[in-house]
Amino acid sequence: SQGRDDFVTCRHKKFGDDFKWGTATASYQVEGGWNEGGRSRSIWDDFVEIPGRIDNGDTGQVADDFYHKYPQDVAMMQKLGIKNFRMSFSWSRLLPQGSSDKFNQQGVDFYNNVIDALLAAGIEPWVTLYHWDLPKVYNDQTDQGGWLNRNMIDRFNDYADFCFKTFGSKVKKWITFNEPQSFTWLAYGLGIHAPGRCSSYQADHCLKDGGGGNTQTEPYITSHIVILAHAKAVQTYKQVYQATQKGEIGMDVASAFYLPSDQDNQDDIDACDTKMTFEYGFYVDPLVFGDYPDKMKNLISDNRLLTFTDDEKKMIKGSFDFLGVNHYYSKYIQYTGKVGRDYGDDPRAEQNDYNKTGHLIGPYADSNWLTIYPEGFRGLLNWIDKRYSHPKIYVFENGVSVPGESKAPLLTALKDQFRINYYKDYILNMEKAISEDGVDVRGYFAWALMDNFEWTNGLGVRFGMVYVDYQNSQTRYVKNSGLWYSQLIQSNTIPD
Ligand code: BGP
Repeated sequence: SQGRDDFVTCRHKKFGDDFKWGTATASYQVEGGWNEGGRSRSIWDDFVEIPGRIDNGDTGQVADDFYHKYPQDVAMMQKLGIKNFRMSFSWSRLLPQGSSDKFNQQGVDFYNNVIDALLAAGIEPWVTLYHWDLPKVYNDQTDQGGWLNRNMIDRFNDYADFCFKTFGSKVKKWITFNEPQSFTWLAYGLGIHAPGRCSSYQADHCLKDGGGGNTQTEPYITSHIVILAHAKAVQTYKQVYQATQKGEIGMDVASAFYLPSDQDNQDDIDACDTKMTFEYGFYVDPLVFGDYPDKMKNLISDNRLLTFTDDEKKMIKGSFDFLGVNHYYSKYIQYTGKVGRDYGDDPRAEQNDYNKTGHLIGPYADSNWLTIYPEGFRGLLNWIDKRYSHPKIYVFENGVSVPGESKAPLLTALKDQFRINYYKDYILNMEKAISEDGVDVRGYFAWALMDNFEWTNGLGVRFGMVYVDYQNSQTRYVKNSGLWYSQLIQSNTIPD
């Protein structure tokens, strides 16, 4: 039998000395300084100004004011012992016209200052090139704006090339895209993210001006273009920069984990795999195998799923050094046999928070989409490990909003035991995936370092390990979860 001592010894071995613990942020969500330093407008600057799009009319115009407060944030992370920081670049801060023909020196200086401050504090920057804030200038065509335009492949490559050239001597970890399915589906399918396109069947969600899109096709078109844009940028990095800069590059794809509504029903069991294939495999199969999953090719009707040419397949296949994953929640899946119409969904199954016997999968976070089921994290990591034959994985986001926290007084909000429990349980499951199942997870980033502008929920939902007082000059206060995480990082062991 395994005694407590064995367990502890074994625990100490679980996270290697080089395991990367970090926290994550994204430019539009934390920076603010939206009209300062030569930054041009992004699609989010437009979107948040449309009445009714964001809860409470919030915007990211100031957000956490990271644009001015980054020195204190870097110092705070250093004090907490955080050694890795995931941030994204604002494309329109660096290249206000979109293209690298005219770069903005003030934007370059800003990111150099942030990066230099991080490095001086012993913190490694992990940079996401695209976390949803496309320069407005690339969206301003009516029908072929934004990611619907194939020119975006070259435009993104131009921007990525500029970033590698300008920052690559200091930045060694690159993430091309954050959650491609989120920004294609939410923006071009449901119309609830910038630029807010969707078709009339969900008319009440759709924008009058930005609308008119086609929910049935546009998410597939934009996803296709994003995958090609990723692959081309990775090709540039590998051909031009990697040998001298010696960094790594990959994509970051989100996935929930799915459990059968009826665990004895083979159709439900199969539908779970299908669902993850549609979610994670949609973007990662092309990177690993050079093409979309067979299941998607077989199940999506009307040629809505586009095809890659042979040359494109060659470019896409192997276009990564690691696989990134963001994970928050799990759902039950019930096979229905009925063909649905939602992009990104198994067209023949439904997802639910309750299973067949009426059992709720787990408690809700403050965000109504986030149902907590820690074992699902282990399940997902194993699914990725198996499907892609033991790849190197980084978890780039995982975290939770605490019920009631956003309306609670400061001192209550700081006592976020609910969040500590979430992290403890999820990280324990990651630990089991590593030590018991042999999954090759190399690092973990908590979403988020601090409360921030959470897209459609605005400032009204809090995910941070650090509280931000929006009523009082964005003052920061470390929550108990931040102290707990600090202990974890410094001991490399999960604290009780
Ligand atoms: C992920 C995004 C993050 C962050 C997080 C929390 O999908 O990559 O940017 O926003 O979700 O979700 P939300 O902001 O919708 O509350």
